[in-house]
Amino acid sequence: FLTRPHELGVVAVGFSGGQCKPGVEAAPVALIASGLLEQLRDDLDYDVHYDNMVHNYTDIMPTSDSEYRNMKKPRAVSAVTQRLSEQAYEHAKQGKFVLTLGGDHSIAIGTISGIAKAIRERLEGRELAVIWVDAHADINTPEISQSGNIHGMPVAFLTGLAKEENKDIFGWLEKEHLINVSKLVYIGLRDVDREEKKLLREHSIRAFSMHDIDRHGIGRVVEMALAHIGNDTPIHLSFDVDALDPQWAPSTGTPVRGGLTLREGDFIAECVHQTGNLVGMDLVEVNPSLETSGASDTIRTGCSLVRSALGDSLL
Ligand code: 4U7
Ligand code: MN
Ligand code: MN
Ligand code: MN
Repeated sequence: FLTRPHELGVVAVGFSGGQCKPGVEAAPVALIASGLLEQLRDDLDYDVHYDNMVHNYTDIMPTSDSEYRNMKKPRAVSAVTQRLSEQAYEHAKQGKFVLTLGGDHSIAIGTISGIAKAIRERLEGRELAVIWVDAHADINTPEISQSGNIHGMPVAFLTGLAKEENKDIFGWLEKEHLINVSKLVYIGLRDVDREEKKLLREHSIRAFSMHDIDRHGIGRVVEMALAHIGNDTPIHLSFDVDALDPQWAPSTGTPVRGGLTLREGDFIAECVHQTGNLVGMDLVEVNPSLETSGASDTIRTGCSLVRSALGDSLL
């Protein structure tokens, strides 16, 4: 086993500084209030290790945070993700599955870097694979980003395509925190920026768009994605709720029509669970203050994705 089977570390991250719309910091409370952690404990038998805190990291917020290399709030996002990286590392080092409830997608810089480092230490240098389920590729380097929002950049920092020496602005990321582009797979893409497409091509990054899902069906796409990663490879699932069609997840900051159905989303998570190699999951970009009439649907969708990744709906 890559994790101790039923030990679950939960980190609730109430952070929205990777983008400009307030409200995404309220998602962990909404997900937890709807009973998610009790379901994991009582129905799925996890030993849930949760500090009963939604972290907002106000104690480490910089007092001034001007734009740097085109990034908005670079010091705040860097400080939060550095702290989160240590939290994720601590859980993962003990062999726990790390479930992180965001927050915007910039927080994946913290979770994935911490888990990648712990996996290298625990499993003799093994590299963490990442399945990134999203409408977007989130691989903009600061220079090519159109928006300057860091939630569109986490993959660039995690793969080393974006680098920065300044310790207060992601310079804390060391080699052991990074993932290999050859162990990264996308599913659900449909809104990828021009310069991002170039990067995906240049680095031969495996990516399954909505077009691929229409062509082959979700079953075959997941099979191909898992085949690319290979057996016995620890996997992290970074799930952006905007991968789903707005019909299922309307309350999110950057919705894009033509997305996954709820069942396709759950199916991806179930299949990744079935590999037995899943070591961590992020659920991000749920924003209950947007499209408030659909907020409860979006929260239910988020809970369903997490339960699926942790082994629900399998007989
Ligand atoms: B999310 C975008 F330009 N690519 O960089 C950008 F279209 O975490 C969107 O996937 C990023 O929700 C979306 O700002 C980030 C834009
Ligand atoms: Mn325990
Ligand atoms: Mn997205
Ligand atoms: Mn994203």
